[in-house]
Amino acid sequence: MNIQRIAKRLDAAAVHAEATPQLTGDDAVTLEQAYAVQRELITHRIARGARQVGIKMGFTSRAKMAQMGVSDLIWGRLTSDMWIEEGGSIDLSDFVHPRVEPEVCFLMGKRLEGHVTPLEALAAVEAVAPALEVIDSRYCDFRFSLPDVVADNASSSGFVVGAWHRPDTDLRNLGLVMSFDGRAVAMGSTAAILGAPVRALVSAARLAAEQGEALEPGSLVLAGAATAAVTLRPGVAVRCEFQNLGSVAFETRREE
Ligand code: OOG
Ligand code: MG
Repeated sequence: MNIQRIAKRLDAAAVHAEATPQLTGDDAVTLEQAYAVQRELITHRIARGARQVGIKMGFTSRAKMAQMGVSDLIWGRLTSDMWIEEGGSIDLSDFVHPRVEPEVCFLMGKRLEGHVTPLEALAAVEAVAPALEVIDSRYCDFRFSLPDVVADNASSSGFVVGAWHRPDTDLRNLGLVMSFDGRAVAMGSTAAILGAPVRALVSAARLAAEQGEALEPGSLVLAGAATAAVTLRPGVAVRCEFQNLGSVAFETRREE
């Protein structure tokens, strides 16, 4: 097992949009080593000019745990090069096998680190927004173990953030409908995110602190998907409408 070598392999898979085998045999990692790979992986992006802009939570809903066959919370890093403009378009040839999922996004106003209460977490929030995450496992067939997906930066690949709302907006049970070209492809509620999305923020502070990181003022936290992820196709208008939060949208380009 070699952290640098695995990070290089996963980075190359993302850059060239080519699937790579799961981490087995000599490359098998523990969960702790997987977070070390993730940290190393991000240094390659930073070296290319990207900045870390926040973190994302994974497997905060049963729908996601069931879809991927894992049952522990994980987190990954969001970098500036993953940002997709609201209403913008993406080229699917930049991805291996991308999927999209509805999320909510927190903008931090104050620093949050380690064990915090939901009240403390809410008090550190500057604003909240509806969001979509584009996930793209770099592993063959979108299959992975828990350490595999952690090493691969929790499949994070792109994110779109909608309009910001007041930090005291009640996020506990907001209905949402995600659609492709106006046809519903997933529906649910923000209650699916650990019962209330603020719990994802509490978990983010705790899990990031285990790796020596804090949620910094000005950074983003994606709370995790409220529904299972849906496979993206070329030439589709993707939109998610949230009760009380408005909508967030982007499109995938047609194949040339
Ligand atoms: C891992 C990422 C999980 C979420 O919102 O639960 C995640 C994956 O499903 O590939 O982003
Ligand atoms: Mg997600």
